[in-house]
Amino acid sequence: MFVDRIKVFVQAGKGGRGCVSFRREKFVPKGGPDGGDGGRGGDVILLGDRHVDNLTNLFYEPIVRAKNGVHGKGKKMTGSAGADKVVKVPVGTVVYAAEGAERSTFNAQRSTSSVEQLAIGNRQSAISIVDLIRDGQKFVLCRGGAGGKGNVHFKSSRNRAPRQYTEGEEGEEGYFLLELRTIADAGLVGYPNAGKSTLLRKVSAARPKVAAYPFTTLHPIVGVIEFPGYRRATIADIPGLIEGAHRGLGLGHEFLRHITRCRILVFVIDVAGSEGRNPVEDLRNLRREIDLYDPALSSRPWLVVANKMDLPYAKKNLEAVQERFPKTKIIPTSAAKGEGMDALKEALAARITNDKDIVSRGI
Ligand SMILES: Nc1nc2c(ncn2[C@@H]2O[C@H](COP(=O)(O)OP(=O)(O)O)[C@@H](O)[C@H]2O)c(=O)[nH]1
Ligand SMILES: [Mg+2]
Repeated sequence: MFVDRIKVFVQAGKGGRGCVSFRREKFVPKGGPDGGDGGRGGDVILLGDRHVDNLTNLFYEPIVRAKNGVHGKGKKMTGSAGADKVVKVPVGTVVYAAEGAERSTFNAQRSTSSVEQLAIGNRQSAISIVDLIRDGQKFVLCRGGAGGKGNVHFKSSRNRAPRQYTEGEEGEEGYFLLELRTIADAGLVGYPNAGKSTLLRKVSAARPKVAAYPFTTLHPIVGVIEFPGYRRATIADIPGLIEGAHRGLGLGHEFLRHITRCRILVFVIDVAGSEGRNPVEDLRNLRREIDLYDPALSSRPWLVVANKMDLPYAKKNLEAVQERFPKTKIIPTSAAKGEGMDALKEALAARITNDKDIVSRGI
């Protein structure tokens, strides 16, 4: 399962109660107050971690709580602080306050990014609280409550035996929406020289740009495809796929990580089998590579671009590929000659409008 957007309930720990206690020692008949303070409640902390790919952990634990502080004790002993709860999230996670986040309103004031209107689920407006863009970046999402005061603090000249104390404060709590930043609607997947860069240049209206995604080490090149009716989609060429990628060879692992940030996978094969390649084998290996990395990734919507149709053997090979993958949408193209681009756009448009998630992003 691949989870890239999830709503969670988060609750920091409550502070421990202050203690009411009096000194009791031999030879000291009326000891003064010595009730200690409660410990502070634990914080809930988000930690950006480059080894985490998705939000699946939170799917299984949608309620996140830190520990409460321990109550104060006699002899002026402060209760121990409640343990913080550290939640590892992928680098490139954006956090929004969802409805019911009353107690976390001051989190929004601590916001590092500007207030954004975003259509989420039932199109409520949401405030982005933080964008975790660096490995190791920490953010306190909900602060634990302060510990209560023990009776030792309430002694005065008029009241030498105070029985007052205070309760610990409640920890902050609220509903939050965590979402992975996407790189593009569609990502190109293929061996070197299959024609990905050429294809991206031909199919996209704007000149493709190297996109500055702070959470990536590779540099995806993202083009914009314009559809009739002012609709648009983005398509990314992410360099770095090599065989053995799922085992983390070379840049392969990084590549696959980035591919998880694309909603549709577009497999580009050299259907002419230039340089001794076998298109059927290529497609099978690419699919296998994706599946070994994450089976949920291989169940993403996907289609195939059979490129280099202008070369000999392409037509024959295309039949073989279609035979081997009978249910798959295969679009024959010649990126070099700019042929088949409209068919590719249509296929992408159809898949993108079918995907409600993407529509809700205002595309
Ligand atoms: N004949 C032919 N050559 C192509 C086609 N598309 C790309 N090429 C050539 O294949 C080579 C690799 O293309 P490129 O786009 O750089 O592939 P990438 O490595 O997948 O990005 C270049 O020399 C392109 O000119 C095509 O449709 N037909
Ligand atoms: Mg290229």
